[in-house]
Amino acid sequence: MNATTKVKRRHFLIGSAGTIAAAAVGGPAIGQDGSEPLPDYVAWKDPDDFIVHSKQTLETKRAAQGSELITPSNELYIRNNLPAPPDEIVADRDAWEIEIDGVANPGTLTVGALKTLGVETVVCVLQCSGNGRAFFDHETSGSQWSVGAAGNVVWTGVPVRAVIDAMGGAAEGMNFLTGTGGEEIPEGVPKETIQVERSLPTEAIDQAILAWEMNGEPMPLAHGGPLRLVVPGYYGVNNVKYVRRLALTAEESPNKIQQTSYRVRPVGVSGDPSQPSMYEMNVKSWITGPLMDAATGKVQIHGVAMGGVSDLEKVEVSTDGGQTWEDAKFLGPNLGPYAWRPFILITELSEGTHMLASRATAQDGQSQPEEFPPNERGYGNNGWRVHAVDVTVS
Ligand SMILES: Nc1nc2c(c(=O)[nH]1)N[C@H]1C(S)=C(S)[C@@H](COP(=O)(O)O)O[C@H]1N2
Ligand SMILES: [Mo]
Repeated sequence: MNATTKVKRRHFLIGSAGTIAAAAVGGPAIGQDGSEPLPDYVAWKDPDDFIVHSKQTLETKRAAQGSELITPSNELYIRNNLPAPPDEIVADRDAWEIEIDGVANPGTLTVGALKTLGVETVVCVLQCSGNGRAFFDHETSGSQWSVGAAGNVVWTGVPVRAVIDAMGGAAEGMNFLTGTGGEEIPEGVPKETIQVERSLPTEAIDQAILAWEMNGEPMPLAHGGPLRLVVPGYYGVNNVKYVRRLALTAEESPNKIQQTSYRVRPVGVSGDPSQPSMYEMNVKSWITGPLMDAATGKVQIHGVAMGGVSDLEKVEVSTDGGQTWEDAKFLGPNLGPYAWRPFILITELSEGTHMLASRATAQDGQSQPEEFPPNERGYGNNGWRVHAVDVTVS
């Protein structure tokens, strides 16, 4: 696909390119700095914050992530496997129906009915499996995401456990939680080939919710409104948008997106169901910018870090390409094991070019490797070296 231009390390010049671009307010959806216009269905987002890979893949710029505790909705990346459904599906949100199956009493519930079963709020990272793909050396098909197919989001909805309980509990012999996306499948196209349907190990039920709210507002259609399956700690693809069926199933979905896509295997090997699927996320961090206090020459190196499915232990920052490391400080509150934490290190840099790297360690003992092994589709890259940035101080 579009793998011809490999994005290598981003280079920031302190005090100019490293500073965050001012946000545009109102006006047409065209970036001030000549960035591409946003497609209509996300025209409400801020064009200055995005790299438009295609109509269906929008990446948040690294500088825009800054040291934000929560990613504002108008900055959050977009990844659609299929065109987004029409606006009509959010016209009457509470009327949206979801079929619940694989339980003692299967049936259909409206969002309005779900709202009577319980409510919880969870903060978690939403991150595409291919975030960091652009940093692999081998040619990979798929969007060449660098760091911006990720955001930290507040979700509100009903725990999946409460829904299953309300339907009489799980039926016998069920091994997976299967969620089906609400996109219309064009006539004549076999649904297995394109329908977004993911099956997760049943442990995911412990933290999964059916969410109708994102960042304190009704779930935007572009992010899966009226209702989205949110599985904290799991890669983006498992967070099924416009979910219209949730089932406990004995087998994994027969669809391509489950059977052969999102499978980790060596370069050159095709996908098959025996390979690991992209479920739980790994520990990761990246620097989102140096900002300089010109008066003192001090530099604030900042970024974001996540533990995957565990609280963070620490984030270290190196200003010499990984020869020496110093502990960074977390900014703001810990919003739980599935959230990211902004971090900062204040230091002084001499004139010249410095390679700034960050390395996170989670409480479960996982730590970012210097290099993450290449794999055919370029999934799961959390190697600290390729995520580093070169900064020139002059
Ligand atoms: N129904 C549906 N759900 C979906 C997708 C999709 O195309 N359709 N894309 C998945 C993928 S691959 C990712 S990374 C995330 C992206 O979520 P976002 O567009 O809200 O950022 O949604 C996931 N859920
Ligand atoms: Mo994704």
